[in-house]
Amino acid sequence: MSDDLFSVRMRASQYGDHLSGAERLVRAAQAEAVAAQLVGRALHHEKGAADRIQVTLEWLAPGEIDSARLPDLRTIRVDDFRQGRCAALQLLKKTGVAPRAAEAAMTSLAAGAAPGGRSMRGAMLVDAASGARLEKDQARGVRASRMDLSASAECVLRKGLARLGLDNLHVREALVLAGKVITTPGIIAELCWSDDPSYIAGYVASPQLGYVRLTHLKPVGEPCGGRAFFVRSEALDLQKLIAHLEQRVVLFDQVGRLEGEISWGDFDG
Ligand code: WAQ
Ligand code: MG
Repeated sequence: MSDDLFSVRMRASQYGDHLSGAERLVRAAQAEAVAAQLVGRALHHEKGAADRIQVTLEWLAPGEIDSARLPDLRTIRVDDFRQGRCAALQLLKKTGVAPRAAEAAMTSLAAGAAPGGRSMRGAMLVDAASGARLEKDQARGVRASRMDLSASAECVLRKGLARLGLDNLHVREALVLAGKVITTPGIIAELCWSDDPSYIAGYVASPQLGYVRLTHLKPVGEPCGGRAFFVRSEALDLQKLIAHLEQRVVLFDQVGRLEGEISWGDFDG
């Protein structure tokens, strides 16, 4: 990859509450257009128009960029969000997250994990054994940052997802984000569903499982959602883990396997 890459990051809020955020890595020539695109997204969000939008463009030094392969993707069809959450708990258990930690994280996400039941700007960091929250600011959380698809991987991914009826921004961005999160040393799994009221699918991701979508993780219209990154509690260097999540530059230039939908009853791990 060339040496003229910028990190472009947007975050937007309304009345002080987090509304939307996005992360891109783009060539210098595209930086201006992409910044404008992200501002547009913040101004036309389904939760309302942003009244504060921050965009950061940062040139990345050559040699700072790691390339990687996206996780494999599959979809499990569940009847409703209750079954989806049950399935998510079982998947998390397979990854080594203690049931009480998975349940605690799920309860926080369902209630709105930021103070006052609001959406966090980033993710919770959850101790995979105890369920304790480790992020020091429960409104901000921690953000995975400085990751994107290469142009060729984006092209391949979009074609593959289109075949499955899944070529949308939620899926593409979440797959890239999860790809960075689950390759961060110390993180064993991620649980996510959107805070956008109309987007009800979510996922569990881990190095062994890959990116496992669940068709329902919340009821339609529900404004709460977010992310939990489950952290191995032994030998933990949180500063290092957070620095890796926020700073390491990862460009996904290879796409993983993309599988069709199966029902939860047919899932065998
Ligand atoms: N790092 C950490 N946490 C983040 C980040 C980030 N870069 N971006 C968003 N979050 C957190 C934050 O708390 C948001 O409020 C929450 O996640 C939800 O973000 O396969 O669209 O962008 O069908 O609303 C998942 C399923 C969609 C996709 C997730 O999340 C699929 C989604 P949203
Ligand atoms: Mg959102």
